[in-house]
Amino acid sequence: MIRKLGATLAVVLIGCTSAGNASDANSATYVGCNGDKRINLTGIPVDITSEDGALTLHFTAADPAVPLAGENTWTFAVQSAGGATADIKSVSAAAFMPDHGHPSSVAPIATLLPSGTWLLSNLYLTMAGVWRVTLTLERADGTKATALVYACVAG
Ligand SMILES: [Cu+2]
Repeated sequence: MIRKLGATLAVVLIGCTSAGNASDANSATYVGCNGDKRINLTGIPVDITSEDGALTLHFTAADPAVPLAGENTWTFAVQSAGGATADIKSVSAAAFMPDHGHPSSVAPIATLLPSGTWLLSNLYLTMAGVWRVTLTLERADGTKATALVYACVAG
């Protein structure tokens, strides 16, 4: 446990001193986001396709605009093939750091806005590195689709 904590602190320190310089990745536990091929939340607006290929999540807003450590809020519309708004009755979300093997300590909340878009709030990306936000979308007919959003929180 102490050993793990030490490694975590090292990651944070390295992240602070080498931000923007991926070549300084001189620790096995360092996780840099620059150029990470998994990142698909590359800017706003951006489209992310569900794993089954049937839905497109059109991200229209993010606060802050570039993911930062702390609370983030994202807005997205869910479209089916052809661009029509998909009939989604619920969205659940979970945030996880795949390279560190831990979730966020807080559960994100997805809310359907009157405009028909979804607001993902309470999204706490608690440290620098790659985050995977799994969105599970339940259609009106009860079937589900999953979308994986990979975001980089700069250190
Ligand atoms: Cu972490």
